[in-house]
Amino acid sequence: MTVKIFDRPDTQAFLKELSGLNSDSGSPRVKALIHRIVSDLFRTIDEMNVTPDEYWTAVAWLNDIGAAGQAGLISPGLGFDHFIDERLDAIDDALGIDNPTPRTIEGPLYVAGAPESVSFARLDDGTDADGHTLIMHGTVHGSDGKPLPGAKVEVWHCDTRGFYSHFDPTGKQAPFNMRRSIIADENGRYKFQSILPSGYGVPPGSPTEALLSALGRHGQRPAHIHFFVSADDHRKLTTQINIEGDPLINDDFAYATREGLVPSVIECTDEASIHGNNLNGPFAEIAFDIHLTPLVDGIDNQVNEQRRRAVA
Ligand code: MBD
Ligand code: FE
Repeated sequence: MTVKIFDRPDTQAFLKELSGLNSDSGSPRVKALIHRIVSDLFRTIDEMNVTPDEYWTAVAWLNDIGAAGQAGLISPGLGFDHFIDERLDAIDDALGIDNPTPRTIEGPLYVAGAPESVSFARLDDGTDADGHTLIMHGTVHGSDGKPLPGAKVEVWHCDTRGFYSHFDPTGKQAPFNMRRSIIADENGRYKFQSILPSGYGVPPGSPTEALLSALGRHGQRPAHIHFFVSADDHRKLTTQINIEGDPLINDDFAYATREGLVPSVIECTDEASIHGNNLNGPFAEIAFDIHLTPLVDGIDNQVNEQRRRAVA
């Protein structure tokens, strides 16, 4: 039996009532958003004949997602994070702002408060025995193209098992392992030593994995390194680089890969480079310059408070 009740006047009146549109108090913005979203979901239930069992399965899944702390994980999996980036790009296009270093999604695994140092940092603590040494460096440029001394480069990545410190299910990593803030030197340069990360996979058996499986999708990301880059008088840049050669670069469940964010990885085996970096064996080297963009009417028009909320 197929019925359609969405367009009935009593249904439409009900949507206004449950969204608080008959009330003088509350937030007009929240009311408008809830009215639109619940209307869209009512319409979906009506048009697709969603059964009570399907509906309550979805409610139970939402509880599971929240209990697992994975709302921020299924969000990029369903493309919301990338869609928001595409909107920010479109706003910049409309304003005539070029982003020489593309933005891409933050993801859910940043932790504020990493140790800070000037010009150089070692990110890993040396305990990941499978790690291949990485040296990465570059110059942070301002919107005028000149180097930006004092720019802050926050960097974080996972280990060779794909686990991030603070989110390591084995509890093995020390706090802030593979997380640092580097202040660019007087020439705007940053440099760090770490290890090449592996790709990331959503937790096995998780509600995130369950939904992706129902979509016939995997929950894997190519190896990547995250950055926030900030400086006075510039907008904060959120981005990532992918490790060149990873087979999943164009098959990222979180849709973060972008042209311009896959720098070359050079394997260095010559003694001069090895000694020049105080290492004792071959290492991988990535050179990656970063360009920040100007404030808009004196403000960062695209910053969000996700990090501050995450710390609170
Ligand atoms: C990650 O490491 C990540 O960067 C994103 C976007 C989602 C899940 C795990
Ligand atoms: Fe990540």
